[in-house]
Amino acid sequence: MNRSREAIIEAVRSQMPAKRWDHTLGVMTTSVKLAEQYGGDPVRAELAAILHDVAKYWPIDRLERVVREQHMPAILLEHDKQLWHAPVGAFVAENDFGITDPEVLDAIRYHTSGREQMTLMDKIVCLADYMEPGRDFPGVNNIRELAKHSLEEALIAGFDSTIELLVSKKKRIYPLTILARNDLIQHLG
Ligand code: DGI
Ligand code: FE
Ligand code: FE
Ligand code: FE
Repeated sequence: MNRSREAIIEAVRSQMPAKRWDHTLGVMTTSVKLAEQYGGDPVRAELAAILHDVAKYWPIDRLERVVREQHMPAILLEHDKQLWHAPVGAFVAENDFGITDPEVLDAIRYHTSGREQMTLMDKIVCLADYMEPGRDFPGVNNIRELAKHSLEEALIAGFDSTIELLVSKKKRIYPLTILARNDLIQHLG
């Protein structure tokens, strides 16, 4: 099944509260802008943005069931439940929405954690998720400023803010987030 952009938008919009749809609209417009700015594909980046939080409001037990049944990394279950909607979202995009584009599916899958060797599409969606106009957290304006000249520097600042928050709450940090940040720093020009 390959649904039209409008049909996908309507199906995603109807499964989330209005506030989360506003956030999704922000991630869509920001992803398009970042793609145009950094030489990405705005149409595919927007598709990933539309679907990135599709599983955000699933009950925890349903997310956990998909993680187990689809043989997703078991280590996910040892870390914050907030991480689970991303890989489950990629599964839903493929299984329920017929998305086959592997870069779109990966951008959804890794939009929360990041990963090593992030693709341009991964970076665009993950950064758009941090800096869309509706976001308001300490440091978000610095991320928006950095994004004017470097996708990577802005994304590092985003991961820094998440890692600092997790450290301050004495929470575990998912290894992919550390690997993503290390890799981005290593490849800074
Ligand atoms: O779904 P959103 O709220 O739009 O944003 P997101 O998908 O980036 O989810 C971010 C949440 O995940 C945020 O509250 C922090 C939490 N989280 C918990 N552990 C980790 C983590 N995020 C990352 N990147 N790494 C973690 O280890
Ligand atoms: Fe998310
Ligand atoms: Fe994120
Ligand atoms: Fe999001």
